[in-house]
Amino acid sequence: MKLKKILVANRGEIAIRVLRTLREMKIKTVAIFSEADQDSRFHRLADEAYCIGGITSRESYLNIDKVLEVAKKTGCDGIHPGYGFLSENEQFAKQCQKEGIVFIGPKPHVIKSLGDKIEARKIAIQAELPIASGTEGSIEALEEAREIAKNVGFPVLIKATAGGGGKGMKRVDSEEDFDRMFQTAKSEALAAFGDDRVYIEKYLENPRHIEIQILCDQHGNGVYLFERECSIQRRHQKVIEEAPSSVLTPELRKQMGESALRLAKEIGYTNAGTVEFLIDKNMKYYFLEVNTRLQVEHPVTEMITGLDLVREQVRIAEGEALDMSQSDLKINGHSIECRIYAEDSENFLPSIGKVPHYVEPNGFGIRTDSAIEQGSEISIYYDPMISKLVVWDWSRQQAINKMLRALQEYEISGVDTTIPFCEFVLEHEAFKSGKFDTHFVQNYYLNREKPESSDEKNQAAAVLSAFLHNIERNKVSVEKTPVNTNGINQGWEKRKFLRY
Ligand code: MV4
Repeated sequence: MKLKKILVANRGEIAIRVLRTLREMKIKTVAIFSEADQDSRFHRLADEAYCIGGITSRESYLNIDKVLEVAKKTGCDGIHPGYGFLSENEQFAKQCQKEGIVFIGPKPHVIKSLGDKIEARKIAIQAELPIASGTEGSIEALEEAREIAKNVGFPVLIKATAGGGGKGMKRVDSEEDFDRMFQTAKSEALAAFGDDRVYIEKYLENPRHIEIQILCDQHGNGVYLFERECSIQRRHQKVIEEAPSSVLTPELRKQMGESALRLAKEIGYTNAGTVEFLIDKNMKYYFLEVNTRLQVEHPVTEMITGLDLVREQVRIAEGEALDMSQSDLKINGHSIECRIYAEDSENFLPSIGKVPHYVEPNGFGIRTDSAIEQGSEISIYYDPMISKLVVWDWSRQQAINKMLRALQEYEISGVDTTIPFCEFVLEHEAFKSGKFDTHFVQNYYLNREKPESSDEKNQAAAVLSAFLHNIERNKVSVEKTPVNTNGINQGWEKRKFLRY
């Protein structure tokens, strides 16, 4: 059944990303927005837009009844949830179904099974995917848990069944610490998720985080769209992703892709999806979890395959069969994504405020998925991501050079950004050589040599160098107030003057 009108139940860059494809597919669109988003750009790109009130997410983008009320009133036959918010909410998918509205995602029971990390682990075992050794089911009794941890060998990780993405994880290094950590993990899981179930896994040292993108239709066809390397993270949040990974051999890529599809088949997965793995030093891979939504970093896969993942999601939801087979797919060139957050590059704390001056980089092979414009406000209410800067080029080296050029070209004033952090990573020998893992930020960034702060001379030099660095990069991030009067950007003039 062709969908005629789709409500986009999200905000920001991903709402824009989805609205664009729907417009290209000649499908009518409806946007919803909160009171905090009245001036946001995304809902101007929809055919119709409705303020559903509220400032917090709970009152707006997470409010199932309100979202469905707008969908029904406007005659929508489909809902695209984007990522975050209601995208992995079984109840929401169920209620859409009840109202006869197509939820663009997997079936409710699939969302539920894969959202439960123990059940996902069991499904992976059934489908014969390699997993880190540990418990099969959830573990209640302390003595039993301790025995398993001893058998597996320390260090181990205690993970929350209802967790995921690193939430509710505890590393235990020795038997003495185990009992205390086990209790802490359970009570923290209960407080965070209302579910105190936990499981145990052998802790893998220095792994790389690599995920496989899959597409599965409702006719039993599935393909894998290769991998994304996501090891550059801080506080379990990805900052730089790339495709393909510089460490996978064609054989390993095929094995992991086929593993991901076996898991999908086992549970009857439909929609785009991501199967996450860790890879250890010996190039052995271990299943981690499945994300049943479109992911933030999906553009790098689009760039190397030439496929529009949102279009594929819509076609699958309409009941169309995939119009490609695995042998049609090949990796073209290399793509890198940098997430540009409004935050302090030193401590990764949000840097909120108005953005009086904003110019995105441009040119061949550059894509910016963003939702802000000159004068936008980065608020405390939502994720402080400003944009996703994505580049494509034929080789990894050229893609890195292109990204560095694009980062240099970016002009953002009023807030601090992760641009300096991204530049640090892209210029680092470990990144350039491809020899890095999930501890990159800890090993190289947080432990990097900084000027002696007690030394006044050094401090002055650091301030001056930071200032000149900003000037050099055409940035006016030192300014917290508008620099633009009468259409003439004084910050720009000043920088030009100082440069010569
Ligand atoms: C692990 C692990 C080591 N061993 N599991 C973090 C996110 C969540 N999806 C699982 N995570 C990890 N699971 C075992 N058995 C290390 C991590 C981990 C990590 C994984 C990917 C990217 C960054 C990370 C940072 C710290 C820990």
